[in-house]
Amino acid sequence: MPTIHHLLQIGKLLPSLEQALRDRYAVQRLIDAPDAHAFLAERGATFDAVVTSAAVGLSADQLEALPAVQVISSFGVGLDKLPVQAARERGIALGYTPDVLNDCVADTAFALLLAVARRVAEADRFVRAGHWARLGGNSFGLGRKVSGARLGVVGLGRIGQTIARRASGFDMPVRYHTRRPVAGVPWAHEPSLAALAAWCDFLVVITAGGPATHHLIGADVLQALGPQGFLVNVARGSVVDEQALVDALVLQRIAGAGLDVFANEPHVPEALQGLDNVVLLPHIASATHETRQAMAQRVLDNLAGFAAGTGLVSAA
Ligand code: NAP
Ligand code: 8YV
Repeated sequence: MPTIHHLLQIGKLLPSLEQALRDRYAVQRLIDAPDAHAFLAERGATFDAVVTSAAVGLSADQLEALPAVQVISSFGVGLDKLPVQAARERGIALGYTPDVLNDCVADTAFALLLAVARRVAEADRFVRAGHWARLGGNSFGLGRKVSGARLGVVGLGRIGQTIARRASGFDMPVRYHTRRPVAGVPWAHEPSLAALAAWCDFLVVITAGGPATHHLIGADVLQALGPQGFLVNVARGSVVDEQALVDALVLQRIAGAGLDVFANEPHVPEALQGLDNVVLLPHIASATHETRQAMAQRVLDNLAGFAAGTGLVSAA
């Protein structure tokens, strides 16, 4: 029966998850090693389990320095920073935390959509700066109505479907784009991403990251979205050509954007920070007490399932 003797933790995790891991396993944190490379070269062969996160990941080189690893448990659903192929080839069990974060990521997509359309963050800055008190009346101006507007969803997986369901409460017609149509859903599949962008008022991006979706949203898609259209990205920064987005926003080729993710996190292009028609979040779509706790529990359950020989609860 598989068991776990020595567990390597790659980056920082929730303090409560770190404690729970220490309670159950002999844990070594890679971030505590003065030289991670030298540490892996010297001690890598002693670890049979790895815990990491979607944000920090595990490089193929790091995995190569861990020849005895049998299981990887990742905090998060994104696989773009994980050595999925190498793990598969070595027969390593790879656990992640799908589904438990669908609600919060969908909620955040709508928070961004509403915030950018109704100019919520901008209006808050307006009040705090004293402009309302000084100018009075209707001095702030108008936003864009959300209820009844057309929603285009790029990626209709677990989270994309949750976002599409949220839209019914706003009476929004929904269409989506994926490589393959999804069976049994009530929304129309649009095989052309540019056609979806041209049709919708709000384009929400929630595909997987990685090479298959790199710069899927480029200048052509933004052009199709048009000067009345808004972009929301809760997927990965890599899915959007960030320079093309900056250009489209600066030149008002699109109306605005709500962004939780960026190409080079935690760095956000300065050009975006100066724009009022953009709402910027520090990659917090899943960041609630409830959801992060559920993700932590799934990390533990995946490890426990592996160690008990019953298998991972969520295997990638
Ligand atoms: P999922 O169920 O695997 O869904 C992924 C969707 O992306 C599928 O509908 C897939 O459809 C579509 N897709 C993949 N490649 C595509 C392409 N080239 N063109 C068009 N569509 C494509 O994943 P999920 O659980 O919904 O999560 C989606 C992603 O959200 C994660 O991978 C992660 O990167 C991101 N995420 C972000 C946060 C955050 O904090 N901002 C939190 C959680 C997740 P086809 O394969 O048919 O094309
Ligand atoms: C997390 C995420 O914020 O699950 C994912 O893929 O992007 C987010 O839920 C984070 O990356 C966890 O490490």
